[in-house]
Amino acid sequence: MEKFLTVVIPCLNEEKTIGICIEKCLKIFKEYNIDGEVLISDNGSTDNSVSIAEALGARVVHCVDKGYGNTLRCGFKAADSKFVLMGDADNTYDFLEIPLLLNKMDDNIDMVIGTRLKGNIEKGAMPVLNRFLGTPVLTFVLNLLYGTKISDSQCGMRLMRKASLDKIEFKTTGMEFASELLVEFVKHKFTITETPISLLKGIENRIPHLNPWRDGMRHLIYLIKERFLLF
Ligand SMILES: Nc1nc2c(ncn2[C@@H]2O[C@H](COP(=O)(O)OP(=O)(O)OP(=O)(O)O)[C@@H](O)[C@H]2O)c(=O)[nH]1
Ligand SMILES: [Mg+2]
Repeated sequence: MEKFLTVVIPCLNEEKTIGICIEKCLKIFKEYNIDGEVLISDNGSTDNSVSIAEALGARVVHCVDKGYGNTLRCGFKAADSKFVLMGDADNTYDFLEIPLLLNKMDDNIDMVIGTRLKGNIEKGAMPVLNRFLGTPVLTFVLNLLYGTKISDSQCGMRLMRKASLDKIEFKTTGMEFASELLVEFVKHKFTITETPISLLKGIENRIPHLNPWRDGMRHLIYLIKERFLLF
């Protein structure tokens, strides 16, 4: 029988934090009596991420194609549940807040996306450039071009109906997948709502995978190109 919830966590060398993320999910499954599974979509980690995940009882799928988008797409495909929740492996999204997203989900909703900008951002958790330029600009452009009304398009913690995901044919492979996912929901006339969530600081001295200018531009180019292909 299909499960209720699969938490899909994309992972590339996150041995310091992957364990905390999985433990938080399991705690919530237990506390709220959720028939859930943690699914790690690993993108070729060379550290101990995979063994840590397996030791904690998470299911691991290995995604050979590089990139954040490819990794999530592998995870979505492997999920077998009514709902899929995505969130990063760097302990910046707080999986203890899964119930906040579940509470907002109902029969009329296809995606609940978190909003860090209306929630609580731990000091130092989001670089100033992302917070006051990158995220607001990309969110503004998405809302303008696609008629959405969300406040944090770059938020990577999202709860979605698996049946909706299955109807989408994704094309992007990198960080711009975060935008494509929203655009595809709009194109399919799926409903999106949001809920405030926290952003944690994660760990000190982590080398970010994100390259703000390059990835920001990839989002922007995707959003504009796709809009003019569409209508
Ligand atoms: N950036 C990136 N992340 C990947 C990739 N494959 C898997 N991931 C995972 O995707 C998640 C998001 O990556 P992050 O580097 O945290 O990206 P971000 O949150 O946008 O930016 P920072 O936290 O500021 O680096 C993490 O859990 C990564 O381990 C990849 O090829 N690139
Ligand atoms: Mg991160």
